[in-house]
Amino acid sequence: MSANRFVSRLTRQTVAMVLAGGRGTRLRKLTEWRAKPAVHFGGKYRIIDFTLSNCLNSGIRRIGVLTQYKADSLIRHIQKGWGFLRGELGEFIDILPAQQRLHDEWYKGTADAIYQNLDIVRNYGPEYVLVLAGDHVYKMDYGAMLAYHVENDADLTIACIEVPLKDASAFGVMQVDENSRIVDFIEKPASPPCIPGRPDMALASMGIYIFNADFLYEQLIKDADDPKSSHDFGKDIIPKVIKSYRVFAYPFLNVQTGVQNYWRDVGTIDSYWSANMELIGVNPELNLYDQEWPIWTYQVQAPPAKFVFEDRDHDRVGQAFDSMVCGGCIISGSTVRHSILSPNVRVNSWALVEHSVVLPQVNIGRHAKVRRAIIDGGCKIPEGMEIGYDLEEDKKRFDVSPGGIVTVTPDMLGQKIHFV
Ligand code: ADQ
Ligand code: ADP
Repeated sequence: MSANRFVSRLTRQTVAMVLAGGRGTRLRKLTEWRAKPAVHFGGKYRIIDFTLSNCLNSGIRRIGVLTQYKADSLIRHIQKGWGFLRGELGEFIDILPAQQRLHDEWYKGTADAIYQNLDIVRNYGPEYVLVLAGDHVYKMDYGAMLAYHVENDADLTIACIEVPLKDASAFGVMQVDENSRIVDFIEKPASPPCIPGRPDMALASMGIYIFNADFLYEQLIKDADDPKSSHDFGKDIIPKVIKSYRVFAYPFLNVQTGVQNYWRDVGTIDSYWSANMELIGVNPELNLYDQEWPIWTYQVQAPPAKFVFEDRDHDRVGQAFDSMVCGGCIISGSTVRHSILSPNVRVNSWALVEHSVVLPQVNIGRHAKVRRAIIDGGCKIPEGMEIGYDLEEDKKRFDVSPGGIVTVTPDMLGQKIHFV
């Protein structure tokens, strides 16, 4: 069983390659100036921190991050926040931007991104390569998945979750036999197959792959020579290898309860907003206060959050309830309810912020009212402005999602883009 498979030996023999180059267009204005993995989440984190923390907490401390699209914010975050790995101990995070090592094109697809760094990966000398996406929010022990991979004598293992059939065409959808061996895999099918006997559910790939290293190299080289391939794991490599190789599905379940674990693709404005809002609840599924699985990030130096009571005027109590408020925030004579405030946010007198995600260094002017909104870093909301109260009006100047969430970025307010 896993315990005597020496999981720590397996994690030490593994290199994680984090795909962090995609654009994430469905996050619209939030990814106009930064890659999706660099988008702030949960107040003080960036989305990529979850994947990187999972690596660290699982004992995988050799990590490559493949970047491409608008990577500046992401690279700065990793450099500032993740430089604590010890080279002397063989630990590292290497940032691997598309650099035309093999041909003169950018990363064409996810498989090509790894293929273009093949010499680097080989040089790391791993036994297993864990391919991850930098744009999901979840906590996962990759060690358990590695043990499963080795126990099954697999060439490739793909982590999977059950999703409602109606949402399944956004994923790679698979079918498995009674031993969890994958017998069918279609990337983003128009009419996805259901789980046998469960017509409303489908088995979806989480985009997390463990490859035996030699097997991966062999497949990438074969794929690179195929002129018909789009060089993508989901579209090309996986469907090709399931017939002749041992490819298994790893269910992402809580081993004690058998219940599916928390995993979110915060890929749209609405899912991003609700995943943030969920964190505020009394018992959120994603527990950020779990000391056994800490989420690491770059911590800005900030003084404590401050709630200022102005006694000149009795109705000016600075208060936040049912909220998460990061360091450096000042809530002065104003009210914050059911919201997340990132570091260094100021909420000025008589302002009201409700059901909102406020990114760093925002200033909310006096008498402003903000509800069901995402306020991008550095915005200065003018005095008295109302956001989220009249969506027809908001549509003229801001971005309004299908679920009615208003995104406000500095340029929409005629202010300069703020790099935070
Ligand atoms: P998607 O997430 O839609 O589906 P994709 O857009 O290829 O697939 O992104 C996968 C990851 O690779 C993302 O983290 C993205 O940022 C990154 N990426 C994309 N293009 C890249 C490039 N050229 N260079 C570097 N990085 C790049 C995938 C799988 C599905 C699975 C879902 C789960 O293909 O089968 O169901 O993930 O979310
Ligand atoms: P408003 O009246 O709109 O709430 P002010 O600018 O008058 O905003 O600030 C209110 C309170 O916030 C101040 O009395 C002070 O306690 C606190 N404050 C404002 N700026 C700072 C700062 N830079 N450092 C510490 N506290 C501050």
